[in-house]
Amino acid sequence: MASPSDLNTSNSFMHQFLQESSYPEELKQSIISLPREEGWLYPHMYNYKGFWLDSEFLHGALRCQKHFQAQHSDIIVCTLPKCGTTWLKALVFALTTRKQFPVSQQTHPLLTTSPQELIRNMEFSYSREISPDFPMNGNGFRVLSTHLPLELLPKSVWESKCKLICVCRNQKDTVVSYWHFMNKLRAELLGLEAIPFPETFDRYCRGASMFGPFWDHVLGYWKESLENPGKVLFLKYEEIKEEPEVELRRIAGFLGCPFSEEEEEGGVVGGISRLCSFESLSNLEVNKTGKCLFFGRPNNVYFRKGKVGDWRNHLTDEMAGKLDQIVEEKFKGTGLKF
Ligand code: PAP
Repeated sequence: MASPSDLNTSNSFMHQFLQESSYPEELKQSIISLPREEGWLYPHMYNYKGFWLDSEFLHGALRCQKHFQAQHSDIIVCTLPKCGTTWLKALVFALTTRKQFPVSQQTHPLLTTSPQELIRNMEFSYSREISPDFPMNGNGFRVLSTHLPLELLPKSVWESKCKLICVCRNQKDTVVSYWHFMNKLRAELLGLEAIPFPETFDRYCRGASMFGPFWDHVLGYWKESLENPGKVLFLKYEEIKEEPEVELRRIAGFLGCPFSEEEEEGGVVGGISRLCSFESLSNLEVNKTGKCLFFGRPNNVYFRKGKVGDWRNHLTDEMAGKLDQIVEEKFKGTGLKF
């Protein structure tokens, strides 16, 4: 995403945003006065309507809210960063294109292209272009992705029959994954030193992480999935790990493309699960050494360990207890647990 010169011009993104004549003056002014925190890749993150975004994503989010036109057949993968975005993108891509690209095919697109490239992030696309092109896949519909919380989704998402699939992950593994990812990007793209884990952890506990607070982001989609189960499917990373084929059938059913008997017998479900597994994707040359042109980052930043429970290598008992307590309190009475 950012090069050293981008970092220096982070303010120019904001400048560009402030120059957008289509935004009302009060909005431009209110951005300037938004609460802010130090960022990981950009000097600042801004608190916009309760959620933290850096200037680039904020710019894209506002454009996306204003210009994105959802279509009835759209599928949108909605995630908080580091909760399983890459995996869910791969699964949804393989699932929805399985007639066009049988998973057993040696030329399957996932073997040569990163899932991040195949399914594009909406707000990042809008940060780069005022009207980005989101191509249809071979079946005549679009699969998109977003890190935006439910509250910041464009209005047209609610006016259309498009479907939202969300994946969430235990807060302790998420913060660890987030810390590794941000520091890797800081080092590789910007040559900046690592932010120590305790500092990242403190900010996470205060809710000040990209697209956070964790709990508000997750609860938005969780509650909507209960109230509107035909619109929002809520998945957990740990449950996909546990029973990938069960969760794949859930996704297929939700999207209205359940596996036929013939597909079940032909092992298609297992084929998709294996193709999209961490072991399979992370060992592909494209994901080891390739670059994601869309984000301008090495593909390998999206593959680290892919494990449940790696937090034990980073969090003290005290830290784990603190974060669990915060999240439990926020989730109280909602039925959501990790
Ligand atoms: P994003 O939200 O920035 O796009 P995302 O894909 O959610 O990133 O996060 C990457 C995490 O998912 C990494 O977790 P870790 O740091 O704990 O290892 C990455 O390893 C994991 N991941 C990527 N692909 C898969 C996969 N196919 N199966 C399971 N986990 C995966």
